[in-house]
Amino acid sequence: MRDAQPSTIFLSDYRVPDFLIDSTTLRFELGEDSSLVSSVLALRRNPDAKTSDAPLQLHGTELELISLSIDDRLLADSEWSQSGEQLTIANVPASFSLRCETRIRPQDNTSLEGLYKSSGMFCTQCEAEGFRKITYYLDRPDVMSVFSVEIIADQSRYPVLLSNGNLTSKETLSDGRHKTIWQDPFPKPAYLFALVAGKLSVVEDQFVTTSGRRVDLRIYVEEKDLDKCDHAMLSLKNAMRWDEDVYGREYDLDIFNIVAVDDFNMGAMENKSLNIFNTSCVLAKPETTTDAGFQRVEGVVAHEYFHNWTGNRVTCRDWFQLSLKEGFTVFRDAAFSSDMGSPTVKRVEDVTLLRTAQFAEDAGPMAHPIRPDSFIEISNFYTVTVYEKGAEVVRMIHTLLGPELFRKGSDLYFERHDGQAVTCEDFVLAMEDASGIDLTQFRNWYSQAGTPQLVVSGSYDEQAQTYRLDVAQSCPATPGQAVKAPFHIPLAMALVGEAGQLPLQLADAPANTETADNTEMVLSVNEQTQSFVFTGVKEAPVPSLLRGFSAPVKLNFEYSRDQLLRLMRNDTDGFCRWDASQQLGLAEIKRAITNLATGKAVAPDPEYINACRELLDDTSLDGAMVALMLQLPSEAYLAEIIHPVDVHGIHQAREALRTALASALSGELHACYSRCESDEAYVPDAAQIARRSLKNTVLSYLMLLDDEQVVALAIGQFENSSNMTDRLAALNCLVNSNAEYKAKALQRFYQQWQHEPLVINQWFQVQAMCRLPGTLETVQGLMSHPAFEIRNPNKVRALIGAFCGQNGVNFHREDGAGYRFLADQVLVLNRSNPQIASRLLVPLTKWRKYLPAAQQLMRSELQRVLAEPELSSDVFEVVSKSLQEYQ
Ligand code: B3K
Ligand code: ZN
Repeated sequence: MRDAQPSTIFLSDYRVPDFLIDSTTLRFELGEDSSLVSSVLALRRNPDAKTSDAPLQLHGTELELISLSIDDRLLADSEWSQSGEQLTIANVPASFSLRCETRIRPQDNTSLEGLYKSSGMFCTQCEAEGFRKITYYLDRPDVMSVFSVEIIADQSRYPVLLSNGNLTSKETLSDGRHKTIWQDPFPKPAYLFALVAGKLSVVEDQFVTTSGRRVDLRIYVEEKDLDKCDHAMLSLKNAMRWDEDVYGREYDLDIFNIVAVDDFNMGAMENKSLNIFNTSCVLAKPETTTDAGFQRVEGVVAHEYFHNWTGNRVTCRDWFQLSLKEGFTVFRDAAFSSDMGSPTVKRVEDVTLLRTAQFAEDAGPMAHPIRPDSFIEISNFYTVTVYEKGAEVVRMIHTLLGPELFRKGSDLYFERHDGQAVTCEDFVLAMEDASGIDLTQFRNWYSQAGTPQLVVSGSYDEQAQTYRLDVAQSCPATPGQAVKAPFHIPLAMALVGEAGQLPLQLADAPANTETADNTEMVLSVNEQTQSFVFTGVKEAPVPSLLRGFSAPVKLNFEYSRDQLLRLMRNDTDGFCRWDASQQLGLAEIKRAITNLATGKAVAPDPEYINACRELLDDTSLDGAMVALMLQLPSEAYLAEIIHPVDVHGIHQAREALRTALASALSGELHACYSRCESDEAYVPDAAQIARRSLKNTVLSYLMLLDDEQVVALAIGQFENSSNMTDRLAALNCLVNSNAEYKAKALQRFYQQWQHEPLVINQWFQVQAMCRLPGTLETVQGLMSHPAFEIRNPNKVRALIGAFCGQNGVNFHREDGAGYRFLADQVLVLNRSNPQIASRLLVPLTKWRKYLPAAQQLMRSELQRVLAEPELSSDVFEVVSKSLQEYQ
């Protein structure tokens, strides 16, 4: 809890540390009531520091200090002082050994930061600033040290004792306890420290690196989960090989451990050689895990593994540089997942996340550049902007340089900075130096927040056979940044004619324009307004713009319906093809909104229905793409496009359109469903995932027909599927219908899976996301269900998070009860787990974009939260910034 008004930290205030820590020796005595931590730090003054007489200031919070000594001399109380999170020792030599003993209470640590207990085991989470909850330290990423860690604990309760690096000693003590010592030869910041002690079972495998090093791979889980580790292990080995092949990066130690824990604030953590994972991101088997779950495991295992180079070997100088490791690592894991599965589907999924959550963040009160220049609580900046937009920025560098020069750039970056704590600027500089390409203006992506908007128009001159694109860019004001300089935007494009793409010839080819082949080009948009003229254009083309979503921008081009239909049918770029389908869907929804508002029936354009029919009938198409193209733009995406947001109007129009499509295409939908049925053994590969995705998209359309036979189909799928993807999709359809069977389905599902917490989370989530009235009451009732635990972040996310973040119509109930519910839960969690509380609050912070009545209700709940006397800095930052006037 904060003791005073929390203060803002600025990037511009960065100073190198006054001291360095050459080695860190830790000793943990883990107990049932409390644990003792002893540390010996080899400290010396930093030769690069501005002053040579600064006092030693260490970070520490919620610690009971037992003793402090310097070079074996015990310090008197008068020799040190404490204020807030800082311990100050005024007089210290140039180089010395500091010994410190503290007592901590992991059992009472509900913040899940520092050392805590989860399901009977001890585990740690130190990023970003959790190490200071373990002992006094220079808890900042530019202080890197070699660690030696001794762990002592009861042998029967905690047979497995793990830390980073190599196990150098193991000993049974005479008092029923045992002890291990771990040494990590790689210097690392404290945020990468990890410790685990518990009763764990292990799955083992091996990997031989390209240079012949044998690495032992181990996944530690509870015994009951031993049968759910194969997919994570396979993903790990695939990721290790991929990083060698694509980036030339090998693993550097003889052991790589993964531990799964139930109570975890996020997905996983890349601690050096001891990754700690949320069970939801490591455990998977077909009976309990959906396709999306399998893909998440693959993606997160790879992400954490890739951090070994992008994050651990080369780390961040300070937390403002977070995107240096996170943006780059997300870019790497996306490319890996794309190589392992379906590239277009992966791209569409990533773009969807960006266009909903990230664009919303960019347009809201917490908008920040991928390299923020200030923060109150760094935990609030593990955002879609830093991660996903950060990855898009790296992706744009990849697009501008091309794959070979990008690889030269990453090689140079690793060569220059291995073992260092560096900045985003160091990354860009390596890319520039290796490629010779000037990224001066491109750097605006690091310093400016907000989503740039591109307004593009095209004109064809038949006589001159030229086609001209006029491009204007702008970027809305964001908190603290009223005016923006133009961005350097790579605009990938093609011109699509009747029979395919046309050759491209720029009239006045600027030097910085790259041609991938002669029918596709990346235009460098870097001025406020710009024109590009193509010559030798033999017919009036349809421009295919922002191919592959080449930049994280909003694009506006006034396409006609027929132009969009051409792109939807013929574009060779999967993203643009899908996007054309979404733009057509958007136009239909907008028309449906108007129709409903004026008392008219919702009748989709016959040409649009035909295009959907073609998608359903064409068996040569990728099923996953068909599924994505058939799904209308989500309500979350619509809330980014239509202002002010009338949640209920949008929902009704979208559902009415879906129902009209379902009745117009019921024959095709039935035929497609039957074609997608299969009894082959489950494999989470692209082909099977595509088929299930299409089948379940089709089923959700069919359910709108209010037809007993379709309900029977859903019941059959629910009862007979052997995989969780199909079973859960059927359950979801039933829960959102008026089928009598739904109560029974929910009950049977619970009974069957009550001993699988991750499956029960899905059960909570399906109910929390039910679109029908009365869902808030259901959610409130479920909070007293014996399987619900407010201390477990996965359960909070599955029930409260899903209801408030993904169930627009119910969260935005007109009586404001949804808002009140969220504020109540935030106030409860503010005390036990501030990180989860502030994350949960996000849907309320977007209050400015809704209708006036909703705005008022949302704002008053935010004011109620702000009035709470003991707000954590996490919640305080989000709630106070979201109430501030900024535009
Ligand atoms: N680096 C961690 C995130 C830590 C979040 C701390 N609040 C996981 C990841 O991005 O890989
Ligand atoms: Zn990461």
